[in-house]
Amino acid sequence: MNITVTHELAKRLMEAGGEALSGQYLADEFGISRTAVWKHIKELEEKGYTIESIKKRGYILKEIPDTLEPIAIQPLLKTAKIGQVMEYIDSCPSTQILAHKFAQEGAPDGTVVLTETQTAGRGRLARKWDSAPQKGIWMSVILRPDVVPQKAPQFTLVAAVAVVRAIEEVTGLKPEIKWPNDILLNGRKCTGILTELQSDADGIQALIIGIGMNANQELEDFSPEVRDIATSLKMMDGKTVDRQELVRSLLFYLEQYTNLYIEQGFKMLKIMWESYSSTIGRPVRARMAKETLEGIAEGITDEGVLQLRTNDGKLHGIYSADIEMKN
Ligand code: BT5
Repeated sequence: MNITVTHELAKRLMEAGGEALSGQYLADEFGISRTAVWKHIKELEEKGYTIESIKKRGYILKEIPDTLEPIAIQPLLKTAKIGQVMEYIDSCPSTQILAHKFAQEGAPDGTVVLTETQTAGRGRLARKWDSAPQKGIWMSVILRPDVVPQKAPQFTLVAAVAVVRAIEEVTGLKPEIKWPNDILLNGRKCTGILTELQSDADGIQALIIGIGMNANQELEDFSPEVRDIATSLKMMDGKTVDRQELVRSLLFYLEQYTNLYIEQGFKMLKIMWESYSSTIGRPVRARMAKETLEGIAEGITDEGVLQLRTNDGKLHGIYSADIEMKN
């Protein structure tokens, strides 16, 4: 079976938006027989697609399975670069590990790695990332921007803005960003971002942006360690979210905003980031490796560094920390 034709067929059916496409039309399009078209339709049905076949009218796509396979995402993807190459694996230790490997092997700028579940999903400082099967979006994006390594940390903030815009667009929910990499709904974490770097003497070889989004979990889908701090989009409004639409929206905004950052710098994005931030203007406690500081989070610099003013009036630049909100 020619997989490319099956993919193209899925694409046409998706693009038809519920309209019937006749077997003859599809046969002419692909230069194959109507029987061959029918065989590709069967192939899609075996993958879980529901396709109605109406006499004299043709095939109508009724339902797509809840999978993050490229065939279900790419046809309606509105990006020029990010996600044009997609690597999908049913289960893996971590998409970050895979993305690092693919990047070393020369994967192109914009390659996306997606999985249904991770057995060793990771956060910052080798913390664990809970990745329930088929309930979230566990994804790593390989970027190869032509920027100096000092500009890498802001990509986490840029990705955070893309995540918020995608959640808003697809669900209507209003998330907040907690510096630097947490996306919160009602004070609970629904998304985490992990940006890692491959660089050498010539500069950045690849940025690996890992995004873990809780989409359709119920409370019991989370491990006991995170049940008190985590939430999913579904837990917020009771609606099952279309993970494919969420990935498309996320990749679209990620492309828009990373391009904006690379071409015009951080200025515009900083304004957007601050408008979504739950941290700025608030009293916070910043836990770092060697010390903990308390004060008011006054803002972020153009480098993405958090500006924290302690009670003695001193302004501290915080590069990396865990932030707790104080009331
Ligand atoms: C992060 O780290 O928030 C970055 C998470 C990045 C995950 C993605 S998934 C795709 C890609 N592949 C990977 O292996 N990783 C990336 P950090 O700020 O260190 O937060 C980690 C902490 O968040 C943990 O110690 C838990 O307290 C909490 N946590 C773990 N899993 C969670 C989940 N599913 N939802 C909410 N909180 C969680």
